[in-house]
Amino acid sequence: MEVLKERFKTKADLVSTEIKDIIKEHGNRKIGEVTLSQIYQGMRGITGLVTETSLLDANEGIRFRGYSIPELQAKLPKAIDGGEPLPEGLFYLMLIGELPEKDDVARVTSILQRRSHVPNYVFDTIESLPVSAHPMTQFVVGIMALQTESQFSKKYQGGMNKKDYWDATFDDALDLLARLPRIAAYIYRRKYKEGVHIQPNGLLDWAGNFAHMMGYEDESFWELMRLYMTIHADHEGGNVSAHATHLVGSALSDPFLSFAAGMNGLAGPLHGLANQEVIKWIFEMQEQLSVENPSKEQIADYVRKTLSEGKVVPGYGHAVLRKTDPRFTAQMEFGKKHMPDSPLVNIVWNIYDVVPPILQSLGKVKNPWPNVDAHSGALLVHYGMVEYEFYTVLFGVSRALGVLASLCWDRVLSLPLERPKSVTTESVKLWLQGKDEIWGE
Ligand code: CMX
Repeated sequence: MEVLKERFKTKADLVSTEIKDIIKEHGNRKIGEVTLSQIYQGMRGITGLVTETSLLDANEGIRFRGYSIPELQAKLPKAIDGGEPLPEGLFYLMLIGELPEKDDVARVTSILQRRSHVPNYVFDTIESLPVSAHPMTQFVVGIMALQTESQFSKKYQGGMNKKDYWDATFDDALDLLARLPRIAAYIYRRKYKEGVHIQPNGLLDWAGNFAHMMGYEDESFWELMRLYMTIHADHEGGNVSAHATHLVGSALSDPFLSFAAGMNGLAGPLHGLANQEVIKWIFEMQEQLSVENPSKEQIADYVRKTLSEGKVVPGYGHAVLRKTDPRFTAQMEFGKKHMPDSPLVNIVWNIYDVVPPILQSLGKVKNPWPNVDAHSGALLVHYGMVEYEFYTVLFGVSRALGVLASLCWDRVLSLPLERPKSVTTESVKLWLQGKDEIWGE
């Protein structure tokens, strides 16, 4: 058995025993209560899931296995001294629960390189779509074409023992992770670079190779990709892409089917698609105002106009966070280090000064601060990646690290089919009148 897989199983056996003991001793303890408004309002604040890979604090932001983003930047192995962490290291951390050594990260990189071959029919399937298809549509179609490779699916059809689900899930997760950059880069080159494709470089790390296959050879862009792939990877279990992947996986749909479901969720403008919406919104502002560098007053007017048209300000607000997203801050730091004079990056910083008080003044927005999507596009544009419709695919490739590590945990812990109870408004009314016996106190 591969060292990585063996370590995962050893760790998982320990955790599995701990969970059994916790449930046996404390299974009846109440973790909170659910109000009627929560049922009607997107289940905000209801604790109902276990996700081992990361935990989100409303004020501090995300921690991956206990480590904040600055801690990851300090402690994870890097491609260059003083540079950004290698995302393979974060994958190891999320999967095994311990910080990796340089060798551990090199092992993950090598596994991903070995498994990265994408069969030609996947590209043919993508080619059957019009070039105009949104990159996220092409991405999901590519993932679905690759599903024919699923070990889990084949083994299940052959009559797999429950005890082996985790093993086939693990293999599928790594295969998928290894191949996503190639599929994503293929879509980028197909749509924006006249179909002139670039072969992988087997000597590069996962994110560096991804950048190379998209056609970016600048070492500082590779560093951006390493940071980007690290900070977008996971945001605990309740966000749409993670939850959709977990939910679909709970039906024993294989990792390809499950991840494709997650990516369909990421493609929504209130979730991952917000990263394209931010840059689109800024470009439209420049166009409508006919100015390259709008003043803060002009930005404020444009924000008010956006709100008056019944639209959201993309990149601002969050369902859980109540402070500036540390993923935004990490990108701001990257901008200060690598491109402090970029006009677009400076617009993003001016927007950061202008938007929060305006959103606060509405009195209803729970979090007026920027999220991860407010900054990412401006950094990409600096390196020439102006094709903003592609941005959510980058988010998706990164998100695979977290949700696939989680899926491995779901199967190794034998988490069951997810099936919460729903109600109708008619039944709510009956319950309020004390007439419904089926649910309630
Ligand atoms: N601009 C304008 N209005 C906003 C807003 C924003 N950025 N953020 C929240 N609001 C509004 C909501 O639309 C809601 O209005 P209504 O009561 O009229 O429906 C009200 O404020 C209360 O919403 P909330 O409780 O603060 O926020 P939610 O948990 O319902 O929604 C989110 C969270 C992210 C969908 C929302 O803040 C939003 O739409 N933001 C803009 C889109 C965005 O950046 N999404 C990316 C999130 C990060 C990611 O997943 O990638």
